[in-house]
Amino acid sequence: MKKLIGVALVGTLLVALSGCAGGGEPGDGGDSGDLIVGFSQVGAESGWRTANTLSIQGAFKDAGIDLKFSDAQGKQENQIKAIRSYIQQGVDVIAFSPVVESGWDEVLQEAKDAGIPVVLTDRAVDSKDDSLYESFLGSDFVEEGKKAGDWVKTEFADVDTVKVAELQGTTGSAPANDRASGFRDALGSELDSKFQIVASQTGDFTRDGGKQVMEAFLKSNPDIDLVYAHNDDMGLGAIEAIEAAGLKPGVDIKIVTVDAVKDGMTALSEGKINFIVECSPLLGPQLVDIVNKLVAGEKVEKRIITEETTFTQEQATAALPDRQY
Ligand code: GYE
Repeated sequence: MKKLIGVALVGTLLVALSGCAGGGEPGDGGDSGDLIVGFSQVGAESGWRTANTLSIQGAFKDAGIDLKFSDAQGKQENQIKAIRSYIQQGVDVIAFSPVVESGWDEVLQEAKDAGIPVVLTDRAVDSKDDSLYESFLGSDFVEEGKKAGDWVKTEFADVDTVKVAELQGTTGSAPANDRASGFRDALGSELDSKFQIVASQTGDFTRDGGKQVMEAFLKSNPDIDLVYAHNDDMGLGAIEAIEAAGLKPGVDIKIVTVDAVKDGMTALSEGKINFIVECSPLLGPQLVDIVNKLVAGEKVEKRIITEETTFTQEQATAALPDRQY
């Protein structure tokens, strides 16, 4: 086994030295066994992320493709280091989920210069030059924010004013930016008048972050009607803070979240969360597909949007037994 890996590495190095690194010649991707893909993951901040990592690792294993996986622990500099190391190793394809949107042009240019195709998974970059990557596979986060906002409008249709607290995702990340703007778009002309966002802060997509920020919100704004959490984990943290304050989550304070991981769906079916917008982490099989097409020299779509739904309490209860993540 070790010997085989050694041979593969030497092979890759030779390819790299001969100036053909990255994808090799079109048509040499028939044997997936020779492929090496480098993947840089954001971290392990949420249930969504764990499911995403398992999906990617599982799909590459099933496809017999060697996956080099690194966890950036939420730091962009670690992702840049990992990408540079994949370039040096001359992997066939680089894929990564960018922790934040900006600051990628230089390293993406380095990959392009080395002839290594890059695939963005899950999160976008704000690079003006979209030739710096081949494809972006993931959800439409603006749409997710809109779905949350649409639900809020219906749920509070008969109420005069609604005080909203927002738990934002990681500052500067695509899902935090887009879920915030999509939500506000949906509230439209009623934003600031009927729907007042009285508190908004990042909880960094973690349960602990959601709990701590919600504790502070409750102290400064005791009359919050609704929590909009950019992911389930922060919503689950908020539930703990609300219960600790002697209030009933889902009743005294309504909660809408994004993701629909098992723990979130359980809280929804128990009535502690009121509505969840789904965001699928199961990107592995589609990523394998893109990689295979790239190395075979086939065209890939520049943008591949994941299909998603929404869940009410009843729908969550019905979906839970078969939920994969
Ligand atoms: O919603 C959140 C995770 O980028 C879509 O990141 C992903 C988000 C997901 O930490 O739970």
